Amino acid sequence: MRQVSRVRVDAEPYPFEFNPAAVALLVIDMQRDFVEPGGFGEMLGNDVTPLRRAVAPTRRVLDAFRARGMTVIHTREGHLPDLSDLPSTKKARGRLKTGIGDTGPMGRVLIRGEPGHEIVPELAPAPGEPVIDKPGKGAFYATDLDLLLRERGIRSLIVAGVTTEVCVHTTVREANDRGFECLVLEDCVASYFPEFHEAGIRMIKAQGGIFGWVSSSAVLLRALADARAGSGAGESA
Ligand code: TIU
Repeated sequence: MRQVSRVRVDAEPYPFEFNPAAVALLVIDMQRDFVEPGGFGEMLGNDVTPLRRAVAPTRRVLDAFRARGMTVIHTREGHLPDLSDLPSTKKARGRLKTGIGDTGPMGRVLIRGEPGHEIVPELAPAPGEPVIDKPGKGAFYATDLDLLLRERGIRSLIVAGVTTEVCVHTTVREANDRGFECLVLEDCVASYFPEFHEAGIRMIKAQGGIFGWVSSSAVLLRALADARAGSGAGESA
């Protein structure tokens, strides 16, 4: 039987509590286009190496969710091959030599179906895990994410992915306004800019948790293990 008792995670600005049957792990845009050299992130002028640090801890959380049969949802930023969902302003932004839709080392940049658009192999979606394709930075804009979460009775989101101040922040702000409670795992999100990561994390938990809560993968994993240990001898593993 699935455990139903609430899980309490030490977090800032105060403990984050969730029902394991009403929580989803939301892994945002862990795509080769952002994390690997030769993709969109690098085309924007970034050194992509700081993003790799989020992969291993996110994998540990992913494994824990999967082992417990808890909901996992992935997102990908990208556009249709005919660019019909790409605002001309987004295409023009940055005056890039190789921009969205152009051919780069990992295929057409930020285009669905291309190698660069895929999620990195370590975090590849398992069969049955929803993958939300989104044309913008936020995972709610022009997607079915809100419907999907409400249909599944999800009330809380545990957030991993990239980048802290862009797609993670936009999505957490959108989720918060829609009434979802978000816990951002500091070591499972990353930015090309350490100072933006730092400020982005502080902004989420400031002012009493104005957008949500912040904790770490290790603290969450411990809380999940403790909840299982304390769920009673009658519980099957
Ligand atoms: N997924 C995401 O964050 N998209 C970006 O374009 N991020 C940047 O930091 N550029």
